[in-house]
Amino acid sequence: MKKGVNVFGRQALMLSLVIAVSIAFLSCDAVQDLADLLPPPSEQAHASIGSTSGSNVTGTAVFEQIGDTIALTIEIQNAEPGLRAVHIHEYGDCSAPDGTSAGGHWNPTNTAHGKWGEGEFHLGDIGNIMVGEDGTGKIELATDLWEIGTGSIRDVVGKGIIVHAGADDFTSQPSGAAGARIGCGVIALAESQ
Ligand SMILES: [Cu+2]
Ligand SMILES: [Zn+2]
Repeated sequence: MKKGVNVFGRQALMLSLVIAVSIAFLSCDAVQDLADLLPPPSEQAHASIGSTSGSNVTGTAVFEQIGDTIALTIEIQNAEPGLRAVHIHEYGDCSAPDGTSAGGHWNPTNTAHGKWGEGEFHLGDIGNIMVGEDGTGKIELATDLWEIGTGSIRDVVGKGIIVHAGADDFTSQPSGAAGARIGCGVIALAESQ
């Protein structure tokens, strides 16, 4: 009788083990399925923004590819409170003290200057950053109009990021009457994750 109970106990233990192992495998499958749904490791590009035209502006721009979408985050510090225009300019060249070496707005599709997402706009027309009383500001944008590291006309790598002293009015041609260039950065390909 005692032996019978032991056998039953062993069977119950074995059954529990089988169930536990099955659940563990199911979980692994679930994790694998989730991984398949996520986009593959992707390209990133960064720009470190330094001050020009005697400003103290610093900042960063991070472009990250997520599937077919490029997500951009720009953060700046030490800027005057208010709206400050930020664009991608055609040259990744910040050698001039006033930032003019970055050229005009990046406009590979030959359109008019404007507001992102409304009618005609340059591929470099990111928009305005609202800088707070603490001198910091942030702008985010996600688009399938840009590429990272492809070498096509839509590739942001090798272009410049320019922060302006004034706001972009989104109508004045060719660059929104945004004033002096107070920050400049070169967009460079980053290590893939
Ligand atoms: Cu600009
Ligand atoms: Zn423009």
